[in-house]
Amino acid sequence: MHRIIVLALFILLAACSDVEPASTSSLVGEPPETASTATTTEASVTSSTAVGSSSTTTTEGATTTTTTLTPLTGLVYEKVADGLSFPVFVDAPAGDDRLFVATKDGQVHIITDGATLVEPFLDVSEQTNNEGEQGLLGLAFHPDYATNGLFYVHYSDRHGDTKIFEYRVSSNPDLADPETARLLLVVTQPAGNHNGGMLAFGPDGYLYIGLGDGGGSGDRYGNGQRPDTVLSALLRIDVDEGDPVGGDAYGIPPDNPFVDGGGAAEVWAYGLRNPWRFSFDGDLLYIGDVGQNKWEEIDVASAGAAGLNYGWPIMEGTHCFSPSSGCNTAGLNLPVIEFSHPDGCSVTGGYVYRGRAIPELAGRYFYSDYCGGWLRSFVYENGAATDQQDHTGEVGALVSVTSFGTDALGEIYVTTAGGDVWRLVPKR
Ligand SMILES: [Ca+2]
Repeated sequence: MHRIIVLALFILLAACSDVEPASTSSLVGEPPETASTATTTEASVTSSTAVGSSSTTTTEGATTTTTTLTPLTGLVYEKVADGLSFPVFVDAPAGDDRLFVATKDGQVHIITDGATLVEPFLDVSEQTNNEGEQGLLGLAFHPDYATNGLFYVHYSDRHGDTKIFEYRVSSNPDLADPETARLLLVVTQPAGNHNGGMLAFGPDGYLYIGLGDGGGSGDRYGNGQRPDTVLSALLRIDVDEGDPVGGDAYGIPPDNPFVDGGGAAEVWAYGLRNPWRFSFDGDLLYIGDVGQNKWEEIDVASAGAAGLNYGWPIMEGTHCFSPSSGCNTAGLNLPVIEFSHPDGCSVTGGYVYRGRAIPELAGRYFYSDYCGGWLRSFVYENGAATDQQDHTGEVGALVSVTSFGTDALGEIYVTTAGGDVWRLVPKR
């Protein structure tokens, strides 16, 4: 069993070395001693599921619910599903109370009312090369999914090349219509690893796509500092524009940094080694960029900052990589968090908590590591990661953390390669 896990680690993280077993780190800071107050204002009547007393006032159609919560004594993982085949992501469309779980073998499963539906929402396993770091890697719902039924997937095709497809839901809300597949983007992948994988809509309504450096190790294909390639980059495209007749499957936002030259029109940021997971929180962008074999990093930037260079392969984390000393760091956007191997082997970027169940965590970014299995967090303030905490003592270490995800209410979930989906819940 141990051997299987280690093999899986090696396959997923081919460029990483010195894999160590998961370790449990120190406990989080002291739990708050006083009761917290959560206030939510909605356009419609809001009910609260939080423990404690609540009072509701209504003014001109808006309802404000104030809930006095019992003090938070800790955090725990609550299992939501198990037995899935290498889940890699959790997401939900806005306003939807279902959970959608992407599995690396090419399926999207729906969890509703505490159960995983037997029939997958989408099955592209026949089109997907589910080997090593390849497979179905990302999923994003259109911000207007409730009305247009559109969603996007990022997978490795049978040749190992990256494909981004648009699909539409069928007349059955629990089934996608495979006939609606619309190919947006094909990217040739020179090696099997570092495919990126993340898809997410930004606050601007554009679709962002994370792509790695093409694989191998040490940026051997030289894509890191080349904004004229879509590899080693965060792409930004407009899925609502495009000219199907003219062959353009998507539009280019007019304020993309290289729209007038100097780089590929789709590129929003570059110098990323393998941005496996990234997320937006308000006007901030958080990226977990997987390191070579020494340093893992979390980057935070203004979501509106175009053309940022995240440094790979000049730097790995905050350290010179190529050259190994005396590198020129001018103009590079450096990480706010780094941790070394074997504290981890492959960072798993997460989310800022914006849910309702644990208002004490509002504004706190959670992340983990595939090998480390721990749960850590920080609050980004004045350009730095502040109030860093380690929650592993409370929630326990997980084995092979593949991803974080959120539901429509902003609650945070974690997936593991072994097939589990966990929700982060409060102890009060
Ligand atoms: Ca970097």
